[in-house]
Amino acid sequence: MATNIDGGTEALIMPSTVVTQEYGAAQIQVLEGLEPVRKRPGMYIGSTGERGLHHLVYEVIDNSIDEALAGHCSDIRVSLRRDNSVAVWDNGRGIPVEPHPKTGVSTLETVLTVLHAGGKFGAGGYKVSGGLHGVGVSVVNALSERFEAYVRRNGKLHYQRFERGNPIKPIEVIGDATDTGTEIVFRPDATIFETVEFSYDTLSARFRELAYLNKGVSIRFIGEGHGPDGTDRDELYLYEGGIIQMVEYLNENKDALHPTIIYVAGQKDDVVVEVAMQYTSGYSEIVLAFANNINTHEGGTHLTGFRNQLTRMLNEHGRKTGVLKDQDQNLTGDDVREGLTAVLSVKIPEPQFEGQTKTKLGNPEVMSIVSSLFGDTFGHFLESNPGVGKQIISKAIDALRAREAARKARELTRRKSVLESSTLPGKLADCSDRNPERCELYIVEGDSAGGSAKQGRDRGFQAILPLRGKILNTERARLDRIYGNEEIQNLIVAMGSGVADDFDVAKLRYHKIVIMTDADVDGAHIRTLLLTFFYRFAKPLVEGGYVYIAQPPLYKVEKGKQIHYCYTDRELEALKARIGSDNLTISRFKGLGEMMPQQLWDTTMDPENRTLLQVDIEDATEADRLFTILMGDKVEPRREFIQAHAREVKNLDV
Ligand code: 0RA
Repeated sequence: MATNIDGGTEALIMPSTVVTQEYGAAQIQVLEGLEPVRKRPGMYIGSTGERGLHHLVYEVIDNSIDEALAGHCSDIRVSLRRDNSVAVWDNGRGIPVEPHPKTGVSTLETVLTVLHAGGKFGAGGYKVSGGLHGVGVSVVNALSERFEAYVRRNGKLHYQRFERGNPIKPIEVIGDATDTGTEIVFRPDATIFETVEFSYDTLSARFRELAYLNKGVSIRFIGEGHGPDGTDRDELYLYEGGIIQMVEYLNENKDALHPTIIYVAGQKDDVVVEVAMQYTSGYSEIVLAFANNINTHEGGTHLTGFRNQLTRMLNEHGRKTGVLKDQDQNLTGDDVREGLTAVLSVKIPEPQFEGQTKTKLGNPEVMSIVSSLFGDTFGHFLESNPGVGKQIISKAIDALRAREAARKARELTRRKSVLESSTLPGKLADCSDRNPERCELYIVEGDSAGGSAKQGRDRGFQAILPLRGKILNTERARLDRIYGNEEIQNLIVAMGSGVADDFDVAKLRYHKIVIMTDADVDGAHIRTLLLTFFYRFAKPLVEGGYVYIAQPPLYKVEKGKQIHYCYTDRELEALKARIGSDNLTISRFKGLGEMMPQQLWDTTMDPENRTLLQVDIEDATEADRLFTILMGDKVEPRREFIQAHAREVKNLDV
């Protein structure tokens, strides 16, 4: 039963189509209609913004994935149509169309019009996917201006249409069927959602991830008009190797320490565990943990079980083989994860999701199950691949030595290290407001742009930190060197939140960290370096949506006394079409440093007029991989990354 936000029980609203029958007291179950969903959509799908909109699709495809996991479905097709409707087709058993004993109407209509009816009334049994979104497909129906279900079952094609959750007619047979399956077509309600425009990239990233996590399930994704020149974009995700291929993909641009990917698969007490892992010669760690296909960003018992066992076994193996000497300390978790790329996926019947964003797995029993299943296979692997074992342990020993050296270096510095000191860096022009929620930190490339920004800003809530030259490439650099870098130290101290294990969002001094660099290759490079630093060392900052990219204009267009600023070539063309191209003076800004302080304020910093891009990493998989690509010398993928992962947010303060 849903509770309302005040904690009480919602007044029970009976949907018109649900007919209750006589029951014994034990069976009394109140069937709840869809009104609460339309009243408080955020409670069911998180938000009515872009994220909530995309959750609708995830909710529908989760049902098809469940059919696949139950062994009844091999193909899923999703179409993103020109009118912003989405069709999800599968070749499962088809949602049952027979009358439902508790409602008197078809199971289809019951599942689509009764809240939470999916599990209770429908498939029951082993429902794995969802969890986080698993609110039931009726929620999607409630929030769609049009929702159609086509069910191929019992040799017939059944059809029913709904509008805003209400059936237009009872279910009817509209033809014959030679196979079985379900197709749901829905168009989100534009009166509920802030935007009804789906992003092909956001959806495709999730579908790709689902295909990796559910090997052998074929997901085809067609985006009408999303290809080049308005053609359709058509992609197929199908990975027979599952998460092994996911690790391959993540390591595509890295040097592997050993050729074969270590793979563990097992099941114990209804808990299915899979691990794929491979060490690289780099220093960064990518460990992605999933529970029931949901990326558990906040970790949980499955991840703890894996991590502890990995550390324990490498220490044990190191001692046994003598690679780790008597006088050596034990390897820590950080040491054994340096350079590790791993994907951990568990599937459990009743996941408990905890944490701030409900992405932390809480089921206590999962820890020892993961630990023992992983331990058995990894133990075998180490025994039968002594060379690889030695390489992994030697690499971890290197990490241990580097960590030790960094500690000694820190201790040797008599003066309290800059990181621990509470003195703000001299280069920081701080703001006067002390409430982090209102404060913004602009990280500006170069001293001259820094000067303009300092003069142009609103010193009440905007702080400026100019960075000189390029900061360290954090992907390649080791922790000890990163801490030693002056620009990075200034940044860390200015932010106040600490980094890595010490990161504490409560200490963050600004709730908007805005990267403001020139619109050229150097600017893109610095931006990428900063994003990489945040991603690797202050991930919650990115996940919490605290990181933004400023958008300075590219052109200044003057016509008589009128001044216009254009942020893209397209905007320039549109402006010319609107005001005519006669008597225009068009100048292109070469860099922020060229702008007058007032201009910088008007175009880029004034909350009333500026456009900020919020860095929003929904898909950690793609982001992790791309950060590696970005560190190469190619400019193009870097630009694409920034476009794909930055979401445009206008007038953020509204
Ligand atoms: C309830 C029971 C059964 C299948 C489904 C629901 C089902 C739901 C969806 C939603 C999208 N695709 C789906 N495919 C199946 C099992 C019915 C049986 O026993 O035949």
